[in-house]
Amino acid sequence: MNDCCRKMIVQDRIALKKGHGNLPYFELRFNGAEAHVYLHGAHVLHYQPAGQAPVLWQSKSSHFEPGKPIRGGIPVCWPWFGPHPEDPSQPLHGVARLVEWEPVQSAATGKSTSITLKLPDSAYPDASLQLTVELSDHLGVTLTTTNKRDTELKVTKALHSYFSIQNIHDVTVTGLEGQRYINKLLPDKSLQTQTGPISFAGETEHVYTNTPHDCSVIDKARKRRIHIRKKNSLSTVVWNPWVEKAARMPDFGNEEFREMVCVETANICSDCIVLPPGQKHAMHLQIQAQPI
Ligand code: TA6
Repeated sequence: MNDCCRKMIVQDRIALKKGHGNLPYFELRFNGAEAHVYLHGAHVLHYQPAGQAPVLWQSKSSHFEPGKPIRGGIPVCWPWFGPHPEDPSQPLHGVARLVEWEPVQSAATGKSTSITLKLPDSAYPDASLQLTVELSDHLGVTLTTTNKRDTELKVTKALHSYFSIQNIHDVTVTGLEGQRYINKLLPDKSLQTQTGPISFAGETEHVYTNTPHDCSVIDKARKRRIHIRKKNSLSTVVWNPWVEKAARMPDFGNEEFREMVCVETANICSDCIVLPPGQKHAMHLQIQAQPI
């Protein structure tokens, strides 16, 4: 364990442990709640409020190795979302989730337990990136980009959250009613309008743009509502791979689509962030689960 990691540890509140694939992670505790933050990709893989089932889903088939993304939790998609805008040889969803980040600071107070990590400068010299995870009666995640160039920097990004649900057939996503979205599965990429709550009966990939709205996952079978609040994010992606796409993904169990739904907090497509030289942009996500 290097000195940087050792300095983050706080007895009973922040521990450094070895997890899947023997990868190191920080275990955060606060009033019976727990979160796990892997140094690989600054990946929040686990969040469990006191007395509840885990809120984030993780695949039993996930890779846990350098250069590959972890399947589940909250992948950091940065500095591009989806395919690289110009170079098809670049990895899907950017470089941030593929490398080990460095711990910067931690805190354990009467209000929360938190840790901040930063992307190594070598991973993307044009910008610096930090992720802060704060555990209290909810989970807060803040992704902060700083433009290090002397020209403007265009960035698309997402906190690509995988939520654990009991049964995809008995789940809805509310809060996006009336919002405009692109249905990525249709050849026609024109904007549709969301009518009513989102339910799931097949592969679903909706990109809601120009929407600052919070939303919720209503898990009827588990009798739980997961509130997803955000700041400085104008895009939300709702995704479930369903049968065929799940079967094509080696790090995703064939039947696991039934127990997860992605609601991603993002700035993508027309909501791309254009940062002047030296400027910062902080995108904030807050996850809170409550019985219904
Ligand atoms: O957010 C939806 C999406 O862009 C899907 O198209 C699918 O590719 C998903 O992300 C997962 O991407 P990944 O690279 O993690 O397999």
